[in-house]
Amino acid sequence: MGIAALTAAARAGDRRAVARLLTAVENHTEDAPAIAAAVAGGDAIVVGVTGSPGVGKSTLVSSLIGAWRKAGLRVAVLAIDPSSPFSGGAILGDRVRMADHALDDGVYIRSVATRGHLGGLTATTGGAVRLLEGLGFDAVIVETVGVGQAEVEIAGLADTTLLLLAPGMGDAIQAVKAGVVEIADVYVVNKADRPGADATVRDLRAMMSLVKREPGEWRQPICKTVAQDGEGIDELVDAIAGHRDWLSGADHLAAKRRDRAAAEIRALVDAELRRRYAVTEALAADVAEGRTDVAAAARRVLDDTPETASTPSRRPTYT
Ligand SMILES: Nc1nc2c(ncn2[C@@H]2O[C@H](COP(=O)(O)OP(=O)(O)OP(=O)(O)O)[C@@H](O)[C@H]2O)c(=O)[nH]1
Ligand SMILES: [Mg+2]
Repeated sequence: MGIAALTAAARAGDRRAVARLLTAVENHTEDAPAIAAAVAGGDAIVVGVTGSPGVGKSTLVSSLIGAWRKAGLRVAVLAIDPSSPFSGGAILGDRVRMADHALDDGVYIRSVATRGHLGGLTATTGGAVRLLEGLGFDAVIVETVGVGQAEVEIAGLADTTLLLLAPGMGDAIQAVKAGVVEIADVYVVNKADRPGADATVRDLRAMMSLVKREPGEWRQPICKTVAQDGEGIDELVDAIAGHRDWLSGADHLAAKRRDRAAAEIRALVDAELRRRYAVTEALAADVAEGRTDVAAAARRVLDDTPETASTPSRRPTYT
């Protein structure tokens, strides 16, 4: 099937066509530029959902899907699997949690393994998000478990980033320490049916009161939710829409998307440079054992004639 036929099928709701296009885009195949051009110009709400393992992300995503489906929106979800030992159960859990929507033609859910992909999460997921937008999805949700770098990267990919916290886990404090709070556009205190939810909201408010804001800057709302029975979801939907309006009104949306594209390009360039300018084990040993210094070694790497993109490096590499 050609690209035009595939995109037409995907727009008409054919999941296998969507999957094939996504695979091509994620792998940066030679069809990828033509696919990107064929679907250019989508306009979806792109929402990142992050937070500690088990805080309720997938359950909340499922509720969000429900709310947006009721409003007639087509919804796509990319569940990022960083393939790290910390998130072993994430994908299976996602399948169970979002099973309600498995048979709905207006919903597309995909797990994305980012390990081993050129350019990592940023370069893999950015194109996938644009593809889904271009195929006519009105909302694209990217769920990523808040471990390590992924949650910072996700904020770069989404228009609106939700940070989920749960009461009684010292989560708010942890998030402050990790600097994660700064990436969020909307805070969600999930599991509000558990004791301590109000204390977590208070912690967040106290923390926010310390941050100086310029007039016109976005003030992160704090939503309380019970994800599995849908409590607080309408307010969350409103908060997301509010942030979207703020972005569009102040013309931040286009800038944000350009920044995102720049980050994607940079990720791929970095990956390509690392591949071309391979650091050999022998050179690393020279530095480690004091036979030369780092700057001289770096110059030696850069002065080596770069190999062409199509010839894979055969030298042993040490990264
Ligand atoms: N009491 C309570 N339990 C919840 C709530 N939301 C989710 N849970 C439960 O918390 C557990 C974890 O939920 P998930 O949605 O899988 O959490 P997650 O953040 O996606 O987890 P990972 O993807 O593994 O990081 C499940 O047993 C849910 O049923 C809530 O609002 N209240
Ligand atoms: Mg999950």
